[in-house]
Amino acid sequence: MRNISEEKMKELLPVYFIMGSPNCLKTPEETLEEAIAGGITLFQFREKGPGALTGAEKFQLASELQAICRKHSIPFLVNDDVELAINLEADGVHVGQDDETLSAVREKLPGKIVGVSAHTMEEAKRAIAGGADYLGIGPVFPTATKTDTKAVQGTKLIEEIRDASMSVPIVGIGGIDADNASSVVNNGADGVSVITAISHAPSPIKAAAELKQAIASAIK
Ligand code: TZP
Ligand code: MG
Repeated sequence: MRNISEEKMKELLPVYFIMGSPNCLKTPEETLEEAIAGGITLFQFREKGPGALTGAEKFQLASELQAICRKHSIPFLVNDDVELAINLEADGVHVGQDDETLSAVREKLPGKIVGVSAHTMEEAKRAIAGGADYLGIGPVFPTATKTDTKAVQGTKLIEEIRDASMSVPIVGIGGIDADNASSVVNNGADGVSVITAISHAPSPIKAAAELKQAIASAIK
């Protein structure tokens, strides 16, 4: 079963910021504070890539970022690491197709948000049947941030899901910025998830605000 209504989930997805320490130009804490000030609606801690923290250091950073999210009432999700999500009492997790199965995650995190990455209609249907609260679909555009991505797919799958009248909350991911975000939403997504567009921006606050504006105009 889902843990949050589709309507509420969709309200959280418009500007979904994802990051970990390897993605940030400023400190992760500053980057997150700025992103929140700019208007992000949801945050995912994704500590991956060259120089990623592990163990106690990873836990420490996660709990600092979670505290910032709590201060501003922004839900805090954890990428992949279900144990970390449990230990922190995070608001949820995001898992890929190669991570723990959805039913295992659901059992371990009752009452929490569970997002799932999907690349095909079959994966999308399986995730929905398993009670995913939202789907992450991409890469919509080319991205340098994740090196083991599937092929760039534009908004094809998002459109197919909407053409099939499936109402599941969807967020697009991969190479999205304020210039191309509206096309993702116009083609059926409820929001965009971004790493670089905010974390590498000279001003994360401005970048988040521009994304928010682009999405708001597209949703109308
Ligand atoms: N999954 C598919 S693309 C991607 C992930 C985690 C990376 C998105 O990063 P960016 O910098 O917003 O392109
Ligand atoms: Mg994963």
